[in-house]
Amino acid sequence: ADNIHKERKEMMVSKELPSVSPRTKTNGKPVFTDTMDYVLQKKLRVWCSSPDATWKLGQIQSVSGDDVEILLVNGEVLTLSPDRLLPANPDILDGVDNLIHLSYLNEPSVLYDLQSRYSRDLIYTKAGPVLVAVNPLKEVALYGKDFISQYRKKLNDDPHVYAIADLAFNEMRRDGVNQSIIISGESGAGKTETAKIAMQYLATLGDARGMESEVLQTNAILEALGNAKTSRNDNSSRFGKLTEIHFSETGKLSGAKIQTFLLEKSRVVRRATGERSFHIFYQLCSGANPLLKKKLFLKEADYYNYLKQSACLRIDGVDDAKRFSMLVDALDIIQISKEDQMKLFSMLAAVLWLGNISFSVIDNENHVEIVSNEGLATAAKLLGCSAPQLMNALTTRKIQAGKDNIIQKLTLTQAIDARDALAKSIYAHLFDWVVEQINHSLGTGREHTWRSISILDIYGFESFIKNGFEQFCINYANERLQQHFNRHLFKLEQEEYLEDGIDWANVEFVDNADCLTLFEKKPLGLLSLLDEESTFPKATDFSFANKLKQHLRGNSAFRGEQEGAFKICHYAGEVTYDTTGFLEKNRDPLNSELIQLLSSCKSELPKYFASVMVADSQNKSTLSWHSAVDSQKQSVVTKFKAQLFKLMQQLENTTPHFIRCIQPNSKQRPMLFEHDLVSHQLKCCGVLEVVRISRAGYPTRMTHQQFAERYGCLLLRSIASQDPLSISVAVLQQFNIPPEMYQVGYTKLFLRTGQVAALENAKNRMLHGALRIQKNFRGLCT
Ligand code: AD9
Ligand code: MG
Repeated sequence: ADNIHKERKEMMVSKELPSVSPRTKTNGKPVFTDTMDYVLQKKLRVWCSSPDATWKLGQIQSVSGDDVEILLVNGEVLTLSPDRLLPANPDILDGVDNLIHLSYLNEPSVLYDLQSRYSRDLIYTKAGPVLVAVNPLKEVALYGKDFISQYRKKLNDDPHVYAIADLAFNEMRRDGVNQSIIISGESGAGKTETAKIAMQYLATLGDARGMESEVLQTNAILEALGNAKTSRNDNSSRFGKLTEIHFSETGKLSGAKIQTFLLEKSRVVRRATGERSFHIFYQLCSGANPLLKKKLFLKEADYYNYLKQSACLRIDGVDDAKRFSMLVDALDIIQISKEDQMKLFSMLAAVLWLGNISFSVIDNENHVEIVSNEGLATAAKLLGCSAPQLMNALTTRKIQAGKDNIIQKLTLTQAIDARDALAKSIYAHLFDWVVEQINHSLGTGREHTWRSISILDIYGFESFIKNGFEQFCINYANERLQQHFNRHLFKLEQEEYLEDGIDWANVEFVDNADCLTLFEKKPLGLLSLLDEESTFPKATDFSFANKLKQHLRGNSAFRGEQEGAFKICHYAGEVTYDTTGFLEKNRDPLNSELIQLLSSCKSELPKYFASVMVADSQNKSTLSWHSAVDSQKQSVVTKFKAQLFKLMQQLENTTPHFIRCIQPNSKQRPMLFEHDLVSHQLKCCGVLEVVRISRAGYPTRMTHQQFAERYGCLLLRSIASQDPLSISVAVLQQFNIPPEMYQVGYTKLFLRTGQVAALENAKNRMLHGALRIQKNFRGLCT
């Protein structure tokens, strides 16, 4: 009934107002001139642009020449020229749940629609096939078992993450094709929460006794280890994550698999003031019971240099001790043994104690020895090595000179780097190990796996005052993802029309191909140049910046800046990167002393980490086309790029469903809707273009065969030719479907929104009629 209501609404509006032309001009601007004339003539509602870049709603009072007098909602009267005005939608369309229903598609209309819904806690809105989710930043009553069952039974058709998950599930079962739910948006926009909501739906739907909570508990564990407080988000994901949820042929949950991408491990040792390291450290320090504390020699968080250095130990409203007990519960549910949990906690404590090792300079060549015995002794105990072993690994380096090994003392900077590298490396390997344990536990479902739905939650686009190597990688990943979005929603759509020979004026969209080329081009792209510079021992972050300027000057997406910086024009805005630390972070050197140390440890995990590191560097030698450097491992960006390509390949083999998360304000406060910020995000992720394309386009397409089979039975007269195309055309004519509502392609019929619903209605009416006649007939006979 709601659909009919919607269609009626659409029809009413299109009678009342001239419909917006689906055609757009090559300059990307829709042809609105006729429409504006009409609006002026009829003195309709308009949006007035003001100097502060906001929009005000008003009603035209009079028009004389180029002066339009407008009465604003607040009673104020403005006189403006028509080029400062945009048509506003009639109030019957206030707060529509799909932006394609707007008669006038322009920035203020879309903002107003989203805002008016947001103010009523309707945080979800469709933009054609894409779900837009505006972060409520507070609890909203939209989730839980009752809602899940409403969406499952199709009793609720308000846009929702549940509806997207339901669609993915149904399409998986219907087509036998793997699905993906791709969630994107800026940092703090709500991706991780949205991913959890989708998982909750899918897990509940396919519940196979107990598996449900196991799948959901993975989030608690990975967030503890991989999330941290940043200036943008108190629970910011510092890694990317693809969660594959497996189903059996009968639609039962059969397991799950998690893939993670590039953890921001530098956070363990350094970060901006006011931010925290990974949650798990603070949780462990405040939540461990006395026995565990004793075993790990644990102190309060503020005792550890790695934690106290950024002057932020707590998050408002978060009880770390309570979170720790939730973490332990989650580990229990995932069936990670108490023994393995102990291994995890002791590695975390070892990392913290490593940070308390300090050095003092012993000669005028800046060579060092270790001063803090407590840090050294405790870290060694937890790792399972001797204090002198650890001390040697952190303060000396063996160098081969001919047949002899010479022991060289490290300088202060080298020693600090070695200590931090060890801490980061242990943490990153620990993270991977935990993911492995989770996958092991979830991989063996009780049901046989048939197909899967993958949920992608990757770190959002980041632009801070100071941006480094981490932002460079994160934003590169977002460019790749944006390309995937564009390909599916714009390119593939338009290609399909063209291939089938139908008349179609291209909708322009912001293509980010230039920016991706800037990153990926060989040999003169950002990644290649970074790798090249990273192999020169004498190179510095400054020489890297200069090299970029020298080679990339002509690229439109690149600008050289002063003082070792450069700027990239991303699809989501310009970001200036400071090259400090780029080379070192990209090389991520594996000091062989440290590998040796780990492999000689008595504890199991350090030994295991060492074996992974060795395998990693050997793997490189087989892959490398530069056999000369095969003692070195792959650079961080090369590895990351390969991971991203693999991810894209995986996604290409699925039917995608997109969710765009929007951050309503920069203060992490509920009920506050900042137009500039929202508008910028809508532009970045191409929401308006998606709506334009969906509305201008033909969302329903069926092959002639499918159409004829489905609706041929409705024909009242028999027709001469029985080929599917003739049958289809006869059906369209019989139901008086106006010619502008469909196009006939070489192989398919393309129909505008609402047309199939009309045909389905007619079909239902006819079938019901037929049933009635049959019943009456039977009645007569008996
Ligand atoms: V980042 O790129 O990982 O830094 P996300 O993942 O986009 O970022 P996140 O999901 O962590 O953002 O959301 C940020 C905060 O917004 C959460 O901690 C919640 O407090 C809040 N949020 C997001 N979505 C919802 C929701 N549907 N309901 C209630 C929400 N609160
Ligand atoms: Mg997140």
